[in-house]
Amino acid sequence: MSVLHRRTLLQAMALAGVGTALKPLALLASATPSVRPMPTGKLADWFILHNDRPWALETRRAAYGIAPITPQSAFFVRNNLPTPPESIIANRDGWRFEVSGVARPGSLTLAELKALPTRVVASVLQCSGNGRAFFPHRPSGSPWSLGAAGCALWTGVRVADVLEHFGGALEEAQYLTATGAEDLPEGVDADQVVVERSIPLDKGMDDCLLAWEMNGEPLPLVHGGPLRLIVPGYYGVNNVKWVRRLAPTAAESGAKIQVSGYRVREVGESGGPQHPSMWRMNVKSWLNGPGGDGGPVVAGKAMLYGVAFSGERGVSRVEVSADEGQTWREADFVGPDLGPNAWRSFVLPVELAAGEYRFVSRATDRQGDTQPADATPNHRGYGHNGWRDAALTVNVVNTLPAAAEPEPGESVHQNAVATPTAAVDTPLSPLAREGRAVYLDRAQPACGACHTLADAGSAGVTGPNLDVLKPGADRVRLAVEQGVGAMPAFDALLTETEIEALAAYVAEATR
Ligand SMILES: Nc1nc2c(c(=O)[nH]1)N[C@H]1C(S)=C(S)[C@@H](COP(=O)(O)O)O[C@H]1N2
Ligand SMILES: [Mo]
Repeated sequence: MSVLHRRTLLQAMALAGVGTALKPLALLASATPSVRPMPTGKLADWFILHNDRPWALETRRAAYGIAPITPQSAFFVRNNLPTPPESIIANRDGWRFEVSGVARPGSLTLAELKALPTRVVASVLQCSGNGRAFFPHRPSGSPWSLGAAGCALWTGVRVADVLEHFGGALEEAQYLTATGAEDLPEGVDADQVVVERSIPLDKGMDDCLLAWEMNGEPLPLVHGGPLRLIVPGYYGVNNVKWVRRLAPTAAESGAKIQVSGYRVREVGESGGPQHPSMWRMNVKSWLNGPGGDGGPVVAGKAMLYGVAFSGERGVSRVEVSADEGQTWREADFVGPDLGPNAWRSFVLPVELAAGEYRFVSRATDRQGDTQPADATPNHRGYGHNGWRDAALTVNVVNTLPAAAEPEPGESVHQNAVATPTAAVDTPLSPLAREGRAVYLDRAQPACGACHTLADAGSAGVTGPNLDVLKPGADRVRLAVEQGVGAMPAFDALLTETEIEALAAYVAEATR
C-alpha cells in the first residue's frame, strides 16, 4: 500500500468515526510497561537507567569510590541484545567454546580452560559512547555522560596460551575474532545483529584473556559469565561477553558491529572499513567528588578525587583546575598502580569557602598525550575525552541543611527501578496516527517485534523499551534512518514521510 493510499484510508477512517479502530490493540498492552528488576547484584541507587531491554545502566558519579576498583554492585552494563538466560551459568564449568583458525580446531570447557596458566589483569572497561551526552550534535545511541566505565580485576587464561593449546594460529591469520552467544532475533540477518568483534591478532596474543572471574567473584551473567574476552586498554565493545567462539582470522568479522559500527567518522557520514575502529582507549580523567551526587559540601578542607587512565599506557600526571583551565594544580596519585590498563585514582587537597565551583581535571599519559579541552565531534559520539564537559560542579555551603528523615518503610537501596507511568491513551496528532500504522504494520521487521511500546500494544524483548527510553522525534528519525546498535537501518525500506510519521508517533506516544 502506498503512503498516499494509507493516508487516504486513515482520513476516510477518521471521517467515518473509526479513527480509533486501533484502540483495542492498545488495550492489549498491560497498563504499565514493566521495567525489570535490576540484574543480580546491582544496587539500583547506583545507576542511571538508559534502557532495560536490552540493559544500558550507567554508574552514577557518586557511586565511584576512591580506591581504583569498581565493585560489581556499581559496575555499568551495556548489552546490544537480550542477556542470555540464567541457565548458562547453572553449570559454569561445563560451558564449552569453540576454537577455529588454529592448527587443530576444537573446543574446551571452562573446567579445561582453568587448567591452563592463570593470569589476573586489571583493566578499565569503557563503552565507546561514554561521554556521548556531551556532544552538541546529539548523536544517536545511549546518552552516557561519564559512568559507562569501570575498572576491575579479571582472572582468566591468556588467549596466546589457548591458541597454543590448539597448535597455534594459522599462518594467514591477522585478527582475533570473538563471537557472543546471544540468541538472535528471528527474521533479521545474523550479520546485522550478532556481537562479533575482531582485534589485531598481535594484540590478542600480547595480553588478552578469556576471563571467568571479576573482582574475585564468578563473572556475573550480565557481565558475560561464564566466560568473556578481556582486551586490556581497548573500548568495551571488543570485550565480547558470553564467548562461544574464538578464532584467529585472515579478515575482520563481516558483522555490522565490526564493518560499519564503532567506526570514527565525521558527523553525517556513515561508517565503513575505511574509518578507524574503536580499539585503544584515549587518555581520559574526571573528578567524582566530593559532591558528585549534586548535594552540598561543607566549607573548609576537602579532598577532591577522581580517576585517570589511558589504554595500554597508564597515566603520568593529572592536573586540576578551578578556573576553566586558566591555572592548574597537580594532583597526587593514591592507592596501588594496577598497571597500564587500569585507572589510577588521584586526590587533591583543597580549602573551600562557600560558593559554587566547577572543577576540571586533565590527565597526561606515559606517552605524553594530554586530554584536550574539547573532544572532536564524530558521528556516533565516540571516544569523548574533553576535560571541559566533564567538570564537577560543587556547591559549597557554610552549614548543611537539616537532613530529611526517611519516610517509614522507605529503603535507601531499593533494588528495583521505578515504574514509569503508561503512555496509553495519549492524544496523537494526525501525523503521529499515521506513524502508528507504520509502527504496527509497515516497517519490516515490525517495530513491535523488538520494541516495547504500550500505546502500540507491543512487548518486544530485543530492542529498547520505548516507554522507558522516551526518545524525542529527532532521535527516532536518526535511529530509523541509520540503524543503531543491533537495529538495522530502515532508510531504504520506508519513505521519508513514513519515517517522519513514525518519529512523531514514538515521540508523542511516549511523551
Ligand atoms: N556478547 C556481547 N558482548 C558484548 C556486548 C554485547 O552486547 N554482547 N556489548 C559490548 C559493549 S558495547 C560494551 S560497552 C561492553 C559492556 O560490558 P559490561 O556490560 O560488562 O559493562 O560489553 C561488550 N561486549
Ligand atoms: Mo559499548
